[in-house]
Amino acid sequence: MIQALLWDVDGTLAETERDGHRVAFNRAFDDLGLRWCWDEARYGELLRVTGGRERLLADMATRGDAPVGAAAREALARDIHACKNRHYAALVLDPGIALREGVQALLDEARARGLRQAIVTTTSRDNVESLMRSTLGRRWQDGFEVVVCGEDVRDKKPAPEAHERALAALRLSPLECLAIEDSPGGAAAARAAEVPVVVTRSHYFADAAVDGAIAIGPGLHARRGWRPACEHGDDGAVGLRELEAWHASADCVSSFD
Ligand code: XBP
Ligand code: MG
Repeated sequence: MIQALLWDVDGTLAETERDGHRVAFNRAFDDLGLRWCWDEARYGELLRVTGGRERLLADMATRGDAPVGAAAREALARDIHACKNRHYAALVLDPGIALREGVQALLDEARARGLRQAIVTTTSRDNVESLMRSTLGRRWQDGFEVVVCGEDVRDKKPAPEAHERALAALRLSPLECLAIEDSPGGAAAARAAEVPVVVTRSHYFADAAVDGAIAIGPGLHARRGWRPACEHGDDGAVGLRELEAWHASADCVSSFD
């Protein structure tokens, strides 16, 4: 039986990357007078690096016009990131970023059934707060017993630390939990912590190969297109019944591409 759901944020709860974080980074580049721009394709490549500051440093390593020297780069990455987070907070309000289809229904079902829920992300706390407050309201934390963010870990996903911290705070063993992630790195993080994971593919990881998920599909809104197929047919959304069935066969970990 699942005791707790461990929710990833970016890509899983909401499609935040292409029209949220990416646009905010580009606005910050403008504000700071940098003639840099991350188009959709480049941002997709950079998503291999988790963490906004880390992503900036990875991009700088490929540019001729980045500052020379680690300290100067880190200072610039910090400034861009702070500015970007302000733009992100504005963007989640206007034009707004909605929860992905099917997310609210599963949050509500889990709450009604008394499951414990946690946020397990390595995104910065301010960005988590902006998104959650705008989508779930001022008291969003009431729905989550534990909230692990980027500042709480030394090693971001795909390292297991964020999930391990959540397990420790919940005092649960990995097999009592189910992680919900959207990316190969997120799935790898959960698996490294030995937590069974289902993957709801997001925009940037629609075709990515994913190792170690117990199930993978296009989103929580639809049972059609999931592997393994849902026992009760393709009509309707993915609910706790489907998650419990996959979780019960969690030893059948598969690779999906
Ligand atoms: C999301 C990330 C984050 C966001 C940006 O990872 O990789 O870096 O893109 O957020 P996950 P910050 O979905 O695993 O949480 O700028 O706050 O890092
Ligand atoms: Mg994610």
